[in-house]
Amino acid sequence: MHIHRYEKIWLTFGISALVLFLIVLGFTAFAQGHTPAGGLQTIDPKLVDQTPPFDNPGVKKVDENRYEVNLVAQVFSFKPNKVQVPVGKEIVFNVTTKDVVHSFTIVGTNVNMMLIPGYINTAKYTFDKPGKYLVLCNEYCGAGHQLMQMEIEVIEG
Ligand SMILES: [Cu+2]
Repeated sequence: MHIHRYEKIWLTFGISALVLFLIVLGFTAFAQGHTPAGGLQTIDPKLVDQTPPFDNPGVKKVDENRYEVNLVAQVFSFKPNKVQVPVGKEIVFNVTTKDVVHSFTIVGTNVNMMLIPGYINTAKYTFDKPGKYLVLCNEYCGAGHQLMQMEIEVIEG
């Protein structure tokens, strides 16, 4: 079978681009551990208040270098709406929503998760400066959406 020279060039280009894309995807997924934020753990949205750890949301110390922050989003607030975490420690945020789609976005960081009823989303973040960080909902969730916010206060450990 005869394949025209230009056809071969384009085939080579197309296949190389695909292979390069898969290498980049594989590298970020397996070597850098990049996965979509959460979506692996599920929860019954009607039973959030009875299901641990969301029956008692807030900050929990896991060990010397690790803290867990469990949060519930609902129209139009986060529970709790203020938390204190230490600087320089790994903070694991576990967030779920009781009603509609919300988001958990820590302004000025790369933490930005869409919260979907029925799913628990997880993000890890280490604050390297003390201060107050604003958390916003950036998914339009209803009439009070613009009021939906909370504060993370990062203090010297
Ligand atoms: Cu919202």
